[in-house]
Amino acid sequence: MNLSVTLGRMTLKNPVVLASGTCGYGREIAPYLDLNTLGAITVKGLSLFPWEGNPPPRLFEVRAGLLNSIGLENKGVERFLQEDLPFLEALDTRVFVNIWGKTVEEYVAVARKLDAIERIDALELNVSCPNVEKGGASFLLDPEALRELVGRVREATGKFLIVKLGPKLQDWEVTVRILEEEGAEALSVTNSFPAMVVDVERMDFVFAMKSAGLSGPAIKPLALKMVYDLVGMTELPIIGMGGIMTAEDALEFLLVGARAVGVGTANLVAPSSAVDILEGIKAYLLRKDMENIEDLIGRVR
Ligand code: RRO
Repeated sequence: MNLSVTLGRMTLKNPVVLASGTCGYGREIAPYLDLNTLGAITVKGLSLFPWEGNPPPRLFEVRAGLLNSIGLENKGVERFLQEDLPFLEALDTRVFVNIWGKTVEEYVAVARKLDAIERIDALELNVSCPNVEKGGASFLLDPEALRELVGRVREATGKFLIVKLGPKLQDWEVTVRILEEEGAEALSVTNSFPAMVVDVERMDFVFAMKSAGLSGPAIKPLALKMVYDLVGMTELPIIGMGGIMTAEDALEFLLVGARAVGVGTANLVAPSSAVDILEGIKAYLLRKDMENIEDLIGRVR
């Protein structure tokens, strides 16, 4: 059975990717699954300097999903390189590193530092964090700011460049053309959805920032529609994600044309979910008498 997929010049041994923010820097999730069985792991978003993130509570479960307000917490690129890179060096899977900055210059500086590290296969630009005022989804609301950001990061690195989009996209056609023109090589679709919870006893918002990012099964059909629409708009390969909990969920995204799938919230429910999802995809291919995963990508259009 051939499970390998290509995303432009990037080849993955299979289409199952761990989504950023749900698997730490790799070492945290490693005891619970064999990372080498997966297509790629995406490290939590790194910034130039360590960042504390938001006050608690940071997570809140709802009936069909999870809200988070982590607020971009991370140890910063230098500590990541010292403490976590050695572990990642020994892995036999693709390593994607999500990055963010408060300014274009900060994104560029992080990209430069990571560009020098051979082990890192791709950078994923986070332009869709729902939980900060600046440097997050604001790039999606301002096409010219997005153009400058992607163009400047493109100049700073020869790494495979992924851009992670979120639901706050304004004009999708305009955004996609900008990303193509500025040298993005793949899209991750989608980040979490801006959402809210009120604590009726306290008569206040659950989260300090009021709004938080909704992920999990609640957003799967929304994310699927975003992926379907974007596949129809661009030749850029798409890593589909949003509420993928089972192999069937993952297959839906592949069938509408995603070339890989991100497993995120499921990792927080059962950290070995991605392996189960991969096994389920294999079982489906066997049952359908298909030898090549390519034969199902984009079959439902
Ligand atoms: O850290 C977060 O609160 C966060 C980020 Br950067 C993101 O991109 N998506 C999300 O749901 N949470």
